[in-house]
Amino acid sequence: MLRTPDAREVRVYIGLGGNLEQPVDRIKSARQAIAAIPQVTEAGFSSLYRSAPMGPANQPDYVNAAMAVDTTLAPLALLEQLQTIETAHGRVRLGERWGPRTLDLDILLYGDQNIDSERLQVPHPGIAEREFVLYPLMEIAPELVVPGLGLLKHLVDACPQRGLMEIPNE
Ligand code: A4P
Ligand code: MG
Repeated sequence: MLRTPDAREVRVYIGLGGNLEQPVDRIKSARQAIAAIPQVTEAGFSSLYRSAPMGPANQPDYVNAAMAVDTTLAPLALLEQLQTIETAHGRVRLGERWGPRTLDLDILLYGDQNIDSERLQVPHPGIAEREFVLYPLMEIAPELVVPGLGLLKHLVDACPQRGLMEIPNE
């Protein structure tokens, strides 16, 4: 079905991750939930990837993916919607930095904006060192320029893959 683009829409990239309780299913379900937000239209979704945990090593491997959406929601309003989806998917904040989680939704990029407030930093900090963010993003936005960091393809070239593996589609 053709839709009329809204001139106020901004292209946003979201990182999805999780490593507890059927992460593949949770990520697929989170994708549906994000696409179902009334002011959001899905514009792309990467393969799912298996990745070694960054942070404490005594936790399961992660499943990660990247999603492109167009939205008229302001950054904080979008963050609130994503946090509601995290909670609905059983996310409990255990307090351990980089510890295990059922579902983590990060706003990677919001248009070409740089945001540095208490509740939101965009581009998401650490993007350039995270193979589980860069490689899925590259799949859906190979020409992307990351505000403040330059061409995505250069960031990918400089970031080791560290065992990141595409999960075959069943
Ligand atoms: N916040 C600030 N900026 C953003 C943003 N751009 N997007 C704030 C989303 N949230 C943002 O997040 C804490 C607060 O960050 C939020 O309330 C929001 O106001 P959180 O999800 O409660 O905490 P967290 O995710 O545990 O902390 P943090 O530091 O954001 O962790 P990361 O960076 O999300 O990393 N290893 C692999 N292989 N794959 C992963 O996906 N993820 C993490 C978490 C660790 N290791 C991983 C992975
Ligand atoms: Mg997070």
